[in-house]
Amino acid sequence: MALSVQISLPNGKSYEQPTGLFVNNEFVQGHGERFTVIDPVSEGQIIQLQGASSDDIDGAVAAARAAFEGEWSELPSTERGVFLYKIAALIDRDRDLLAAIDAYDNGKLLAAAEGDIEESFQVFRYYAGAADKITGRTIETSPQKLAYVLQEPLGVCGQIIPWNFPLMMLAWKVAPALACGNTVVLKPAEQTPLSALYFGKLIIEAGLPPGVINIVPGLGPVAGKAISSHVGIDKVAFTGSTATGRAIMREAATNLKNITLECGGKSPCIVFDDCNFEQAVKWSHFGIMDNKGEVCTSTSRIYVHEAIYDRFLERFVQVTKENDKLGNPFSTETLQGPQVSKPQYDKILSYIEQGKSSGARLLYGGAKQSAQGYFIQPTVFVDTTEEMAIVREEIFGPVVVISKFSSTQEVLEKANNTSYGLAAAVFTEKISKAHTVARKLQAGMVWINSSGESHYGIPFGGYKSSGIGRELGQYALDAYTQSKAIHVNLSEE
Ligand code: TXE
Repeated sequence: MALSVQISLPNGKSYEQPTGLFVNNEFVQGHGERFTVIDPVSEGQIIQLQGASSDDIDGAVAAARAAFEGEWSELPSTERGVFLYKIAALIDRDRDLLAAIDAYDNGKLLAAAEGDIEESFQVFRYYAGAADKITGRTIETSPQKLAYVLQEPLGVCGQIIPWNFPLMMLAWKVAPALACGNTVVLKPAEQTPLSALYFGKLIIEAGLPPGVINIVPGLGPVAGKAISSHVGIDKVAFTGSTATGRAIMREAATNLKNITLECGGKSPCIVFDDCNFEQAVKWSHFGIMDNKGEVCTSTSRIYVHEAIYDRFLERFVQVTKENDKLGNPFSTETLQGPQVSKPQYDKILSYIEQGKSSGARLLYGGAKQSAQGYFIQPTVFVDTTEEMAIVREEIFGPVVVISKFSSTQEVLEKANNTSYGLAAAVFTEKISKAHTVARKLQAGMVWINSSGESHYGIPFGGYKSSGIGRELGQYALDAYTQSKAIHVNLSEE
């Protein structure tokens, strides 16, 4: 059975898409459930894939283990970095194709997908440079003792990623894991597995030793569960919902795996009356509507000071209207693509209905946009109260709730009154207020006078139920290594 198909992309180009599992640098047949990859614009099938079974995961783990114990661990760290540079160069070469694949698979704007691929390229380059700068330390205790700490790789890392930034989430996880000397078994999301499988071809071309990276598409409760519970896997890194993060933590308890979890959020955005008004409107709009609201750090709750509330609402709606151009992600006229899948689409529409019935005032949008495709109007609810489900729960779509506040104390209480703690934004021109509020917000990331920004050199991750550990920057090097303390007795006694 052929393990590749020709796919014609909406931009008129076609390419050869691998369809198997990528194990030991080969595409092999999966034995798990079949699943269909859907185009969210037409709701039609792109391809069907046969996912990884639990036995297939055993095979991938064995390949990753053999690679970890073999050639890969013997490589000088600089050489690991050279492999990462090669991967970066191949991403750079194929950036147009990779962006088109992700735009087709996910429904995100082509321009947004191009941004994701640029970030993926940068992430591989960043960690290529980091590979030979991972150092241990010596610790002074007494003249009779030499104590030093080695920073060693963890071993085989399971990585489970979501569908909102398909190749970029792979890059965030694979690049630091490899830089630190680990090997990888990665499961892409069942909604968007295409670019990850194509990435397998780049791995062969880059000449990595077999088994260093294995890519195993499949269903969460089958392939994902087999990874997170596998006793042959030393770490699991996950991005996705908090509910699945909890399940993964339980599954990972089998062998007390090291874990990194990057889960959901309901991030607040605080707009003070002494803000730069136009900047606040622009960024708070971007903070929720970017990538059709399918961003874990979306600032989906906006709190506006009462002195500028009415003016803010008027301008926010204007900007939302100007950006309400839904359509094909490949058209340069389009400013918002479809939601990724039918379940996401249904979930968002059901929250919109809940918002209407719970008494929130619908200021803009609130409906599906067309008969075909998972298009949802950008939607603005105002005058919401803290108990409403649309204020408390992650909607993960282009739906924002806006309410007013009168004092800093009040808005901080509201902002922090959530089980989540991923991100937060604050808009004010007053330096002392900006930094004081930033310190008091319970969030892993705070933006002052912007929203939704990230950079591969800056740690990314959440407080509270938004996750455990940090990705990106030097912090990811800690997440993919473990410390070994060596005690040397120098005394002759
Ligand atoms: O997520 P899941 P879903 C949030 C967002 C969204 C909701 C549901 O609110 O509406 O999650 O999306 C794998 N063991 N985010 O259902 O289930 C699954 O195959 C191991 C936020 O798509 O978390 C996929 O690869 N793995 C988010 C990955 O987990 C399992 C991005 C994510 O799927 C598994 C996506 C299991 N038992 C959704 N069950 C963010 N933080 O950016 C599923 N998976």
